[in-house]
Amino acid sequence: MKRNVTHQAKGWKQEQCTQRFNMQSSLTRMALLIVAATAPCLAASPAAAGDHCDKPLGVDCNSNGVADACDIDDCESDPACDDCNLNDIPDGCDITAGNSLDADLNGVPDECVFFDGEGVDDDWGTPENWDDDEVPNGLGANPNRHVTLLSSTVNLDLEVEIDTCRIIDGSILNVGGDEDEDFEIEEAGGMLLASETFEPSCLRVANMRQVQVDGPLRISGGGLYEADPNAATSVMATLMANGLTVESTCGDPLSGAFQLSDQMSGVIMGDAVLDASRDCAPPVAGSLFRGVDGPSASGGKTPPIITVTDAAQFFVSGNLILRGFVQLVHTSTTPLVIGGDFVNESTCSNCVRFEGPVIFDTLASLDKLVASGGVQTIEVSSTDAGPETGSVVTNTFDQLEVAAGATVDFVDAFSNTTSGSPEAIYIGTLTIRDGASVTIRNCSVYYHSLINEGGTINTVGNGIFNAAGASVVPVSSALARCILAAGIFFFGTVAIKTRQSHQSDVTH
Ligand SMILES: [Ca+2]
Ligand SMILES: [Ca+2]
Ligand SMILES: [Ca+2]
Ligand SMILES: [Ca+2]
Repeated sequence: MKRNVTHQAKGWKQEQCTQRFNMQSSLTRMALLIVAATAPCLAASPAAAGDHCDKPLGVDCNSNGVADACDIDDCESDPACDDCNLNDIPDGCDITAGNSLDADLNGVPDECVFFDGEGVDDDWGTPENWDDDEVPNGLGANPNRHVTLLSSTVNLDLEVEIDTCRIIDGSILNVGGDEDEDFEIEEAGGMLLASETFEPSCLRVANMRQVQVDGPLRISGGGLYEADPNAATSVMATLMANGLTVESTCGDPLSGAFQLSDQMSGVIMGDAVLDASRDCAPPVAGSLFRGVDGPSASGGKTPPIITVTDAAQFFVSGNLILRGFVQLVHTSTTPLVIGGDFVNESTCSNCVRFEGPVIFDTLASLDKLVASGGVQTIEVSSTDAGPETGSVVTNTFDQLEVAAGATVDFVDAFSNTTSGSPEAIYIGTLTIRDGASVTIRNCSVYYHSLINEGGTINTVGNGIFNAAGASVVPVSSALARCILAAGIFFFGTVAIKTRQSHQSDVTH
């Protein structure tokens, strides 16, 4: 579905990178390197590998012997295999089955609209910019629509509600300005950011703006969520979604990136997944920052990444799931709150590090964990080098807190290292609040400081719970109290902000 390519800002990426590097002076070297690793502007390799969709056949609505998910993934310039309404069904099947109307017989479901950039500006609210010359906005006179931005730069200049949104092929949606320009996606298909080219597809937010996705936000290969690099002030934008997937996908030259900086908030009322497990171009072993200078014959692309820096808030009501060669860094001073499990199936031992405070809080899961008895698990992922051995072992968590009343099990359910031996986790300061319960199951937990305010600690099987060379601190510090208060405040804020997602009454 290649449409007119107009209004493309060719120069933005270099500018973005220049600003980004200037902004990083307060961050650690690791964070700087990771940001550099994701800087898409330096990508310069001429061609991507071909697609190799390998999903099992499953549903095959068009009886072509190819999984419909692969039809969609590998679709090029054919509306029949496109999925403009993000329902995971090839649009040709939608029309054949009567799920979608095609009154104009162009093979495209009539509920889908495309930005064609034929207006005098790049604004969402300019009718001539849309292929039907009507502004898609359920808040206005026109019905909700499934919107696609293709190789376009679009400025949101009014408050908008639509059904689903795709930002693909190097498009940029700027949610900025001074007005109340909030953006809401209302249907279960959610939002997709992806690019099969070396031009990333960006959702960029500026101060006080809110993006709400009543469905999943999928940041596939080449997708990028970030603060507006041209914002004059610290960005306080909020993104809420019912789920988040950041991935690298086969054949795409760039990986997905989700970047919370400044005072941004990312509130995920479901699972947050960072996934490289299905990428067909595995990284070169041991070369964490192999993508710094972009894709190359020897290096390949950067891993998919989540960064939470400055004072940004990241809240995950469900599980935080990492798969394959992925990178996650949390250097924010604001606690990361996780309501579910930490499912760490990362195969890069140095790629996952939480330098800022992290709170495991069963209450943050809302009702998700009730069925499983309210137990949160934390995967241990480091080679067990024993307690302090003289050389400093990198902490996975510098500041880990088990919230009051929470139940947390440390487990070794996945072999993150290649040794095959039982694995360990290293923690800087471990804080266990009153009434919390911690169990170490057949793995090792080493801490440098322990603050136990009245929780219980048990070991099961070969579980080891040991100081890694530092003293046990029995009384909580004022700082720890502060962190807890911040977490409770944030959770309360989230609870207030959360509202029932509502179904659109648009018929197809
Ligand atoms: Ca098929
Ligand atoms: Ca479809
Ligand atoms: Ca049509
Ligand atoms: Ca493990």
